[in-house]
Amino acid sequence: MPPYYNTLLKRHANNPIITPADFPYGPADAVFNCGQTMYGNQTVLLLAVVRADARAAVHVATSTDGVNFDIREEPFMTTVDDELLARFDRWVIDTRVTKIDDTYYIVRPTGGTANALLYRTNDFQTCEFMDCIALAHNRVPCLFPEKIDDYYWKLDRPSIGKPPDNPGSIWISRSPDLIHWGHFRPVLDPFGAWAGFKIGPTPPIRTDAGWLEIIHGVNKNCSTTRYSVGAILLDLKQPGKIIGHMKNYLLTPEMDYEHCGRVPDVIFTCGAIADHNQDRLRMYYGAADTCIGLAEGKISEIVDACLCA
Ligand code: BMA
Repeated sequence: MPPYYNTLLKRHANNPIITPADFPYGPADAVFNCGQTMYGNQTVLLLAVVRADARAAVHVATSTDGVNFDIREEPFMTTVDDELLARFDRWVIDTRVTKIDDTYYIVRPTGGTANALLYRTNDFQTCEFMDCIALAHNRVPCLFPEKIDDYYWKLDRPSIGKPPDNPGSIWISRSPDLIHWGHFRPVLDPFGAWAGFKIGPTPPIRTDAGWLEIIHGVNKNCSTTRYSVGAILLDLKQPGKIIGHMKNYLLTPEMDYEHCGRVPDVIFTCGAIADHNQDRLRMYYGAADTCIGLAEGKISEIVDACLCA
């Protein structure tokens, strides 16, 4: 019986910890890919909820133990309130959360063309739309949690070509004000067996050794695709420079709830939560685009795996 692979992230015994059946406010087709962060002593997940009528919205879920969550009924984020952008915005999912000073910044793609929208909140009760910070096709830029050299930085995920010509690489850019971005540079192309088709970023996590960057990687074979999760390490002062690169994955679909669902063979994460005192990384991931799993590991082991590769 799986799991067969000795990966550095281990699944929680209660997995999947949130399923569509756990959504108390009417039928849900999926409760998946969540932004994630700590707010005081609470774990906050921004759940992407797809309703039976195929509309998606983001709902806040909170927990004090990190395993049992209360889901709020009123959506936290729906389609953007902007006359010109609204017609592109049909699929409200895949939020990435970065705390900078005391403000939580949230980036999410619009559906289809995948422009990136930036919001902010200080309380997870309401969020304020700031601006559209990337043109199509840059699927969900991820903000660094602090300024470097007086600039804000983000990792981008442009689709450079149509398959099979590199449909997704990671780039980096910087900004004086979070709104105007430039100085774009390539960071990493698809690589290896598990991430050879396309890759994508999550918000970087500061460690003493460098920025720990959890990535997703997609493998494509003759009949299907598989989404796994891995890690790289970026230089603290030059964040576009890779200083460690784990060659294997941290987690790959093995369990029934990762193989079977709306999209088979998917482990997809919008981030991870670091507890440096406990040397613990928690990752709440979308499984088969249907439900949420929790996987945990040691930050130090993942950083070492990046540096040793
Ligand atoms: C990506 C995104 C994710 C999704 C994944 C697997 O391109 O659309 O929302 O989880 O594909 O279907």
